[in-house]
Amino acid sequence: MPAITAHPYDYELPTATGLALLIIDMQRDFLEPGGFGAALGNDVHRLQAIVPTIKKLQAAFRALHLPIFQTVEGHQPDLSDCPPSKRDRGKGTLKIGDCGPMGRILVLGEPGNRIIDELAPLPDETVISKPGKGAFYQTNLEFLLKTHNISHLIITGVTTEVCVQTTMREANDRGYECLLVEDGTESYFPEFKQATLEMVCAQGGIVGWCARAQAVLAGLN
Ligand code: C5J
Repeated sequence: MPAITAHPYDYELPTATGLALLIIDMQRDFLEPGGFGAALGNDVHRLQAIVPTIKKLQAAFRALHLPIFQTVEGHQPDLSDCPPSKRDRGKGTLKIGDCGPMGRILVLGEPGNRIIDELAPLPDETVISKPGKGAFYQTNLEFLLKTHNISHLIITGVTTEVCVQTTMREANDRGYECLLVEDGTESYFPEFKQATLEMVCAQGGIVGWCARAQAVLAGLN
């Protein structure tokens, strides 16, 4: 059985199909100056460093004709799917729904809500809009994964301890075997990223596996 060298132990790949790449929220709102991430006072440059790594994984999955699912975090223009418990948080200059340099913050269809150009999906690739932190909450992701017979997820994106970790936990609860790519995920806070990497694969892989992109690429070939 082909496998990826990973922590806490090798990640066995499913035969033929069953594997998908999940790219979480690599959107301008989080990665570019003027977006939600910056409005909350974060240095967005840290997140830009993982773009080439995700691009390599994206190219490998495309070459192998394996499915790629991307998510964007965003809300309806009337914010009916954004509860006060989300909108009222943060002490930044801009809140969700306010007008910023890239349009309304974290609102679907606005320029800032677009996936960054470097990782733009192909027309036949799936992009899932999600109103929450977890990619399964109020989305059809589970239905799509079942339709494609996916059992294993290689997970990348931002931010490690928020949407990425939440999604990985949701996926694991639903029976998916998840591997988080260490250099394909990033946080505005390096210590939170490190803690997340450690906690997801602690206790024998309580949520799943972690590996570097190079190991993933080697395992795929
Ligand atoms: C946040 C995310 N941090 N994609 N979203 O609000 O992690």
